[in-house]
Amino acid sequence: MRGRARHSAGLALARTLALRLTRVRTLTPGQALTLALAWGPAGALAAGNDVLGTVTAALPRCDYEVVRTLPHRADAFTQGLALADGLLYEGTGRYGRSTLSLLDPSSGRALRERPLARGFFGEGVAVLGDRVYQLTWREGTGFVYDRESLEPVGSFRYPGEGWGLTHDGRRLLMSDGSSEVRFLDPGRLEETGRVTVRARGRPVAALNELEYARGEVLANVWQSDVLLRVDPEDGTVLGWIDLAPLRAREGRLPEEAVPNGIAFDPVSGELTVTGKLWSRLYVLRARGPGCGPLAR
Ligand SMILES: [Ca+2]
Repeated sequence: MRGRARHSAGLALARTLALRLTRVRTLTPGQALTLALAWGPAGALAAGNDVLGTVTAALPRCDYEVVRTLPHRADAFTQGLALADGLLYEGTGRYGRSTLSLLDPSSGRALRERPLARGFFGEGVAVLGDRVYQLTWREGTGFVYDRESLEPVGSFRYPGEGWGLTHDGRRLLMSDGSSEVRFLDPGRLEETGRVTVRARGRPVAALNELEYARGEVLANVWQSDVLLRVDPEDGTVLGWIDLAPLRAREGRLPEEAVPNGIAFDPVSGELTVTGKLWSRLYVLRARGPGCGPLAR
């Protein structure tokens, strides 16, 4: 009896959350309810999927210190962040308001900004060679820009949704909201393989913004404050970073304002992170044995 009561209370909570999710991300009610049942409110773990509990309980946590903060446009619905030669590239989402921007890393100010056409919801960005690549959420279309001018130079198609994007120097790596990371050839822009991200053998769903750093892939998990450290060769989750203290520093935020921007500077070893609608970018230095090569 008690079990059943708890179950229906959980279901009611999930339904409430599902209604909110349909507003936030224009999911169908069915999709939203599935996600809500899986993740629960604001990263809390709900019935049916406690894999993040396994991550945080069983795998090493990577600690960090905040080296400095930069202002971040509090109306930027951040979907992707990348750093190349000391410049930050940010992709933002929402229909009619999506952009690709080049930011001055000392001030956080936009040096250049390019809006996307109204029917495109901007997602992850990666900078490779002299090109910037940007995914879109449900439009099946990626855009290619000149890295300096941000002028569009091409586009490509892919099946399914587009969420996070990064590169390892020779391949683009993309997420699609599932537990899979796809590899794309940056020239032909076609898929060359994929890997399922698993913690202790169990898939971790809702992988979002990605960042390649010293042989590992960092991945935000949507609707949580967990940043995973992943081995991109076999998808094994190696450890995690807790971004909850940074979200707490942002004060009161709307529900959708989850962490969603990660950029690694291979020269300084610093990690710049932010979230949707956050007022700051946080520049971090990883510390301790739980960080693997990130703390080198
Ligand atoms: Ca990134």
